[in-house]
Formats: sequence, C-alpha cells, structure tokens
Amino acid sequence: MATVANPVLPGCHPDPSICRVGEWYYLVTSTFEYLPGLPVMRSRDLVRWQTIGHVIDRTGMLDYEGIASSGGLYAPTIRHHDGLFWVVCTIVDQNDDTRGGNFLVTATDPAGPWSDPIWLDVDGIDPSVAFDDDGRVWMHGTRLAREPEYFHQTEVWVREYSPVERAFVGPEHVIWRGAVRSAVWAEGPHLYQIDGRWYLVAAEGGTEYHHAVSVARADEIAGPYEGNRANPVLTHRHLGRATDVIGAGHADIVQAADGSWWAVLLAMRAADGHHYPLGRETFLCPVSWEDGWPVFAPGEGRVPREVELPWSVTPAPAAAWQPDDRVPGTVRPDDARWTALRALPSEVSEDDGGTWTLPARAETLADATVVAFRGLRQQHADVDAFADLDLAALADGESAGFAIRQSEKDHVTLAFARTSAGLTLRATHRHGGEDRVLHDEALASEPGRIGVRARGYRYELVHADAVVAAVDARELDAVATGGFLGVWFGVFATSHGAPPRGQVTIAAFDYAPA
Ligand code: 6LW
Repeated sequence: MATVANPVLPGCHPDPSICRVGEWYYLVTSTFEYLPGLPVMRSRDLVRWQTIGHVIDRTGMLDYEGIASSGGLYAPTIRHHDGLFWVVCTIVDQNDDTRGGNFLVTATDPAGPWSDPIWLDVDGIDPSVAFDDDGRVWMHGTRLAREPEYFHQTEVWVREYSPVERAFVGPEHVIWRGAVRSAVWAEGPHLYQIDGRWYLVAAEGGTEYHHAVSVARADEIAGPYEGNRANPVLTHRHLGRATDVIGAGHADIVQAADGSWWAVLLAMRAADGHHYPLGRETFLCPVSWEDGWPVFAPGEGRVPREVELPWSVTPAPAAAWQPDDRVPGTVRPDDARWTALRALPSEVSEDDGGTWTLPARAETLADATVVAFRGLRQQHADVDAFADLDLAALADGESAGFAIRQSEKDHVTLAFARTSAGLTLRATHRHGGEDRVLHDEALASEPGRIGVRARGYRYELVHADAVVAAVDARELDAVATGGFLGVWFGVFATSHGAPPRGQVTIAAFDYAPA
C-alpha cells in the first residue's frame, strides 16, 4: 500500500494516454511546438515515471516551421498490440488548416526508433485506436460536427483501418456528440472492448474550466452508444473557484495486472481556482466498476489529492524518474526534460560534457520559427530556476538570457545585451504581443546568475541575488493568454534580426523546488 500525491506528472503534461504491457505502463502527453515531441514515459507503479524516449525525435519527421504556439502536437494515444506499439496523434497549425493532420507511428521498442509518420486520411483531432478481439483495428477521433446544431459541437467518428493497405476501409460511423445537450467539444475519445462490450470514454465541455469525462457503451463498435445516466462521470466544474484543482477531463483508462482499474487524466492546479501557470498536468484516479459502468474516484467524486495504491512505491532508481526529479539540482545537458522550439535541442545547441552552448539566431522569441531557446517545463509553483551564463562569446548587438515562456506573444525575459559601451541587463514582459520594459540597467561589474524565483503566482526576476523586477504569473498563464500550454523556463540568445555571430555558454542550469 502507498499513498501518493497528485498530480503524478506535474507541469505541462496534458492529454495523457496510457497502456500496459506486462509489468510496465507506458504514457504519452501532448508537446505542441516543443521538440523532441511526445515523451514516452514508463512506470511500474503509475507514480514514478521515467522518460525513455520521444516519439518525434528525428529531424524532419514532422514540419513545425511557422507553427505558432499552442499549435503542433495535440493529444496522442498510445496502444500496444501483437508486439507493436502504436501512437496516433495530430499536428495542428491553427493558422492554416490545410497543413498537418492525423498520423500513425509504430515501434517495436517504445524507447524508439518510431517509424516515420503514416498520414491518416481524416480531419479533426484527438485520434485513438482500438484492436478488437478479432484483431481488427478501429481508429476513432473527434472533429467539428458536419452538421452542427450549435457552435463548437463536435462528433466522435470510428472507422476500421487496414494496416496492410495503410488506409481506412469500410464505412465511417459517427457515434457520439457528448453526453450533455449543448456541451461543446466532445473530444479525446478512447474506445475499449471490455467483457464483450464497447466502452467510450470521452471528454466534453472544453479543455478549460468546464472540462468533464463522460462514458457510453454499446454492443457493437459502431453503436448505438448508450450514455451513462451518471454522466458526466467526473468533472470539477460544479465546484466553483473554491477548489484548487480545476478542469478535470480527458481521461484514458488502464487495467493493472492485479485487476484494478485506473484513469490518467488532465487537470490544473489553480491556487485561486482560476489561473494555472503550470498548465494542464497529469493526475491519477482510481476507477471501479459497478453495474457494467466505470466509476471514477468511487465514493469521492473528484480527482483525489492523494491516491491510495494497493502496491508499494519504492524510491526511484535514477535521476531521470519523476516525481523524484523534484530533488533540487543542476539539470545536466543530456537530461531528457530539455526541449527546444520547432527543432530538436541538438539542432539549436551543443553539449560539451557538463556545459552547453546556444549559438545566437537572428529570430527572437516573438517569432513562430526555430529560435535559439532551450528550456524546461515549470513543474512546481514554488521553485528557483537559475542559469549561470558565460557571455564572453556574445557579439555586439546580441542578447542572451533567461526566459519565462508561454508563447510568441507572451513571455518574460531577463537578458544581457552586449553593446559597444558594455553590457546591459534588461527585463521585458511581452504581453499580448506588446513589449513592456520592466528594468534596464548598465552593468558596471561582471554579470551574475540570472533566473526566476517563483512563489505561487509571483515571479521574481533575479540577477546576482537581487530582485530586479516581478511579474504576476496570472498574466502569463493560458487563461490570460488564450493558449493550451503551461510555462517554460529556459535560456535564449538572439542577434535581433542581424546575421548572428556570437553564442552564450550555459555553465549550469539549476532547477530547485523551494
Ligand atoms: C486536445 C483536445 C483539447 O487535443 O485540447 O480542447 C487539445 N481540447 O482534447 C490540446 O491539448
């Protein structure tokens, strides 16, 4: 027996999907414009997760160029069948719906390599896949209703897929539009064949505050589906702002080897019941079965803050396991948590044993392209994240520094700039696409460590142990900025449009939960 705290994957880990193979669980989450894409995490106990690889980890597997923040990879599904792992996912360009689409990749080893994407001839988002007892493959997903009765009504479709022909076969069936009349965004569907019946678990209500989980079942995969009269079977939307966990939805269920059932789902920690700078995180929830229906969080009806597990959870074996990475320390250059924007970290930076360098690029964090940036999710409300930068090779007219990033339009930077007169330190808040200078100073002495001291909603920008400015995290979260993401902390370098010549060396990057 063990009691563990939720969320099990803190920080921006939305749309979790899970499967079990023998004693291991495998889980993937959405990564949007960050690369490598779709971390594959594994666990034996549903609590300690280790990133063993990424589904999208090779240059050119997908085209991210120009994909603005909160586009990119949405809601993957991972399944295992007959010795092969399958991941289906969507790459979205919110400004150009002729780009991207739904794709399938497979791997015999979940750590990779994964195949190149096989494109699926269907529109919409949130694809999933199920294998029936006869070995037939059933893809499903969600899209805006062809004949909507109201704004943002979606429909869940299902259709057989032939792996041999690499194509859909047979007719498509629309099986679900949500449990609640007028509910928007019935999405994130997953179908399961359990005890001879088909079960559909789907989100609805929109992925923010009104999110919910609903369930339906049918004798045949094509339906008709009967909604559970208890729908929505899990939501926090009726709790008001007096709760600090909101937006519970988008669940995927899995059976443990001991026969017990569990759901992973997304929800957000919001101290004020409204704003969630850490983004949508992965929570664990027990599931029981009553009268042929799954019951989420039986007896409690909300995502438990602490989950009772029927097995023990032993300390993590190595540094790359979560949540034991809460241990403060320097994040080494080869840590699996590093991500870059629209390019692999190895394409924008160079590792050199304990340190790494980031060559400047002409583009800035305001551009929806590859920029010189490498960062980590903010996973804790109270945390110190600091970088030790060596600016010796930064060229005139270039800047490098620490960034708190939500998107192109919304980020905070604390940056050193090299000018002919010497170094300056400037703090800027780009808010809704407008830059606001918070601090500007000519540096008389050697530059010191820079970074952020995050305490709840307060971000203090710190240089050489002095607070130079503060920003309210409620101006940077998805509620304030209209996005899908949590906040990232990282280092960037730019030549502001001029041909880049210099670089910054990162001697150390420390992430220390307070
Ligand atoms: C995800 C979908 C959603 O695909 O957010 O609004 C998307 N709903 O389920 C990105 O996480």
